[in-house]
Amino acid sequence: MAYDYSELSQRVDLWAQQAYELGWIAEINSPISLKEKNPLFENVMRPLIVAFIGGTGVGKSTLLNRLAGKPIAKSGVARPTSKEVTLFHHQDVKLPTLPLNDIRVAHHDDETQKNVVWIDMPDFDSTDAHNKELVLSWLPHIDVLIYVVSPERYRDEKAWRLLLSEGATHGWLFVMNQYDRGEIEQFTDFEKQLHVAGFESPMIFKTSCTETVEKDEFKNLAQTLASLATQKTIEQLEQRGEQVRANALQNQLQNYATHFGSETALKKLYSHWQHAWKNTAMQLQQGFTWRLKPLAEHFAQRTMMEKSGDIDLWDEFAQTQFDDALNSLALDAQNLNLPTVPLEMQLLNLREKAKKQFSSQVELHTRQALAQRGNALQRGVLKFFAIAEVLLPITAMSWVGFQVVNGYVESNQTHDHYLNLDFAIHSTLLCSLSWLVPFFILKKCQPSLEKCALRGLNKGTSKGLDSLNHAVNLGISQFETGRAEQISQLNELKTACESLTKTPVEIDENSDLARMVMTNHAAN
Ligand SMILES: Nc1nc2c(ncn2[C@@H]2O[C@H](COP(=O)(O)OP(=O)(O)OP(=O)(O)O)[C@@H](O)[C@H]2O)c(=O)[nH]1
Ligand SMILES: [Mg+2]
Repeated sequence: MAYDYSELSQRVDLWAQQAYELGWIAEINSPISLKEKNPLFENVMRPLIVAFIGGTGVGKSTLLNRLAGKPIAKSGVARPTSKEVTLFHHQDVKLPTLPLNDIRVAHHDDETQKNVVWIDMPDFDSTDAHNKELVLSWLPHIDVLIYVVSPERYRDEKAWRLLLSEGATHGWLFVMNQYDRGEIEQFTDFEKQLHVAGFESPMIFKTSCTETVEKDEFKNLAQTLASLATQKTIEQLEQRGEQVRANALQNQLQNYATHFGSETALKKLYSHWQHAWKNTAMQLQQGFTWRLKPLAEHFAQRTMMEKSGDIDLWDEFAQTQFDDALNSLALDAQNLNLPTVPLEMQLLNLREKAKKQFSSQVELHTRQALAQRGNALQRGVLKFFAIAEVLLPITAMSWVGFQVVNGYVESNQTHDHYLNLDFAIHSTLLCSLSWLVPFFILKKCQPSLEKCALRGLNKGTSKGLDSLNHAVNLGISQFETGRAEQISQLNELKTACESLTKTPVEIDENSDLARMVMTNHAAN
């Protein structure tokens, strides 16, 4: 989807804001150059906005006063002097209502300067933070910055840094003021430094505002700006600024992308966890073992669980072991350059719920083990003998009964003697054994309650640990999904940004404009 710069930068800001709040990126770095260019005038025909910028006491206000021919801006020896912005423009130029504070306005009727709005700004290397803020808030409204220096201080630390970092988004002219006490070596050195900063052939004007110096170039400065104030130059400066900002935006997006780590790192995180969990699970299991037997005895004595939560295996030791494992997982993520905050957020929930999750598994399996004693084979055998315990005595008694009736009928026909003593003894024995044998086998094979409880507890702890491992893996996979979503949004923004930076703005190599813009952006 195609966006223009302002839309795109807004979307990047929104994305960065939510990514920062969710902890995916550690900081939002939004250089001034990314701020949208915000021309004071909405209509196409507008004047060129130029502003004096530089350290305190270099003579910015004096230069504007000289242009005006009267003291419209406050200048003096107190440092810093100016604490407000002074605008100086033709009386026919109608400035819109400005959303900015601390402004003075003065008018002139010089037709040659009709297309230029001059601005005097406070110093930029001030001890007064308000001054710096005021200058920064004005920067997006300005087309050309006139960087004023004095021969002694032509590289004021903060203003120079601003030139290096934000230089490419504006046009620049340079003034070495107070040249009445300047040396040519200072001028040449300043020129050399500008060259290094990225200006191949900078336009530097030597001026002196106190006395008439033969080579004062103040008039040239005013003329150059008047001649530059064409719609074409303004458009070119705007387009170039936009291009530079789009490049900076792309760098910013690239920088954000580094916060997400690699796919390999993510895979490593899973395998590191499996390895770490093996040890933790083993230690936890060992820690539980000595408590299982007494617990099983406890159940055997009471024959039933009294209330839920009766099994309190997950003690402080277990929680510490589990917390340590999760801490080392987060540390692993950090070492693998993955964003740790969103992962920690997933794990936080697990830390709190570990005890409940583990205990519910143990309780479930213990209850099941007590309800269904023994394993499947044991239960089958027991069932068989339980049936045999009933059926065998019935069968034996039926057989004895049959023999008694049969003996009686036969003895009646043959008048032989009826059943003897042997029969009585054998049939009693048969009946008794047919009941006693299954009865004792049942008694012997029946697993004890204690054993059942122990088996249930063992199974429960192992299932409980499995469920914790599963929950952590699920947490990592949710982290992975969130990460993938963020990366896909970021990639969409990157693609949109690439389409903005594709076509560079053409500036004629020999024009004054070419001398005003940085050729190699020092900040890049
Ligand atoms: N010798 C000499 N002094 C100058 C020249 N231009 C300005 N001054 C003096 O330098 C001092 C500071 O001038 P300002 O115009 O107030 O300087 P500024 O850059 O506006 O200073 P801030 O408002 O604090 O940022 C004043 O006392 C001026 O008289 C010059 O060309 N030569
Ligand atoms: Mg001033």
